Amino acid sequence: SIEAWFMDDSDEDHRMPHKLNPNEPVSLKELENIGVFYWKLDADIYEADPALEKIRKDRGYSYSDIITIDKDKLPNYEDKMKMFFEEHLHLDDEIRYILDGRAYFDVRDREDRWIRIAMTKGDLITLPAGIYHRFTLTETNYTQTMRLFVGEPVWKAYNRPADEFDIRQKYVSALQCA
Ligand code: KMT
Ligand code: NI
Repeated sequence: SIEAWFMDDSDEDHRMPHKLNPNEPVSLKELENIGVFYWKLDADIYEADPALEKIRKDRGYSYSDIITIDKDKLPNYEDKMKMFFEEHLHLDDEIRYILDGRAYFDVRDREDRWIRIAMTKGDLITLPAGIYHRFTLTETNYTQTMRLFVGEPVWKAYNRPADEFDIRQKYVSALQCA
């Protein structure tokens, strides 16, 4: 299953886990409650995986690409890492499948606390449009991740505050009903 926890508020290297002491884990159920969904797949067979194909077909994830995040391989590495870690939202769902390495996705809960989601090989996650979130590598400094999208991808990120967007309003009201 997936591992997630509430973060401490120390300013130390954000690639470290930042667990509270004692740890306060967050369950999959709690993540679903804020619109975050998760699948475990076999990343070794991603090129011909019927389980992945089914998710893509059911949910209309027609687009995919693969991003390798590695200091020596990704152009403008430092700038991108900085951008990814700025708290932001998108107008569409963010769908990521870890093919190799590790990553953290941090999401805000309804009380505006940071939840850190530890993603490892085989983890596929969807963050709902309008949720505030950010991304970082872990101390292992490497991931290869598939990015999925419904139709033509739109990567534009709106840094917080972005409360004026309809999609943000929609997300916040969906939370009130959930
Ligand atoms: C985002 O918008 O947060 C990202 O695309 C994160 C990096 S994808 C491995
Ligand atoms: Ni994002």
